[in-house]
Amino acid sequence: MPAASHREDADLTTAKRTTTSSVASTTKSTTTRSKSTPKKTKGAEATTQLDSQLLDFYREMLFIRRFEERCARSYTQALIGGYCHLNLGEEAAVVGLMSALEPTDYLFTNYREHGYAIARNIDPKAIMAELYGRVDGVSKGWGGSMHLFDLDHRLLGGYGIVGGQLPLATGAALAIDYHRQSEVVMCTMGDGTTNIGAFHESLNIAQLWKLPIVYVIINNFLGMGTTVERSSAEPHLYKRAAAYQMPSAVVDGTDAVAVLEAARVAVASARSGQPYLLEVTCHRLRGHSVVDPAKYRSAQEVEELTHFDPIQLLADQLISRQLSDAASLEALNTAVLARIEEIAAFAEASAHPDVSTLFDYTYASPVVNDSRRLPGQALFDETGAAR
Ligand SMILES: Cc1ncc(C[n+]2csc(CCOP(=O)(O)OP(=O)(O)O)c2C)c(N)n1
Ligand SMILES: [Mg+2]
Repeated sequence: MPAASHREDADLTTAKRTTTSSVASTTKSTTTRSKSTPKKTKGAEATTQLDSQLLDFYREMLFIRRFEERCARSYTQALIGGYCHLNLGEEAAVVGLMSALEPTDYLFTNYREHGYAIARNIDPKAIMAELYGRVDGVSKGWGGSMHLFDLDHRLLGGYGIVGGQLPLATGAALAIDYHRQSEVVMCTMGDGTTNIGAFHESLNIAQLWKLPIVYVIINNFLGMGTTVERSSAEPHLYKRAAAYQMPSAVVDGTDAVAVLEAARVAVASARSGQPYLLEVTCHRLRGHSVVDPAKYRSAQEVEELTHFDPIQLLADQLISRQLSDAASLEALNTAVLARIEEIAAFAEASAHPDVSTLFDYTYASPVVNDSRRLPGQALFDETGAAR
């Protein structure tokens, strides 16, 4: 699949930057460094690498932001159906995490996954076409917003059931371990997922069997509309790893470089056979899904969110470090918007899948007595047998 054009000049997966990050760690990790661990650089060289990394991150985050805003518009125009959850406010977390993975590593996410698919370098046209439910989509139009899947890029799904991805991701890590391979699984989830039984079962077995997996909690402080304090007896979620003697850390998810640093430590740990829990704190700038009016937030809370907008924070940093200026950032924004319109036009022009293909991708191999009933068909045929 072709690389997304907004990334043609930016290879984030090979970025080598070291910086001081705001990471708090609970348990000391007994890890050896992997081949993807950053090389130490000093002085001017390090500064140049940071500069170019910041610009690359900004481009990628801005692209995700404008993509998501276009999704919101398309949803209200009924061009996107089903549920639709956006990564608005979580862009720095997304790009920092994805930059720590090798292309051969695996990713499982929840339903809030468009940005991850983009940062995984999946063609954004195929992502948008999937959201529009069209044949050119990554899941051939049958998955939609919550079920992006791309084996080539090792994105093994968006999952709509809260916590549903955890046992699957843990199983994938077991398979890697069983076959003595070197890949790592990253499994992201929301803060609300940490009270699901599968969270505890998965962390327990991963630590017992030393599986190559990084569990990432994207703590946006809300599970739909319920705050972490109201729902979790231990609101410092990274501390939960202590129950399984698993190393863990928390990092500021509005800072992409800090996230990358923390994620590199986590991924190196997993690659050496020590699973890891990373909590990434950030703020969801809009409602839970596109149609959520978010009435559980006061006007003051909404106003304060602007202080946690990672794109604004990074723009300020680029300007204060004289790496860019307002005019250049505006020109970039215009170019990104034009590209997003092309992507949306591509998705709209793509055909709807034929209804006869409805069951084609349900199971990898045929299942006995599996119903193949198309919408509108009777439950039973004329002989009384189930369809
Ligand atoms: C098992 C299950 N229970 C409830 C729901 C309904 N539901 C969808 S999203 C959500 C909140 C999850 O919050 P969090 O894990 O923090 O993720 P976020 O939406 O903040 O990314 C709930 C309860 C569901 N999809 N699956
Ligand atoms: Mg949440």
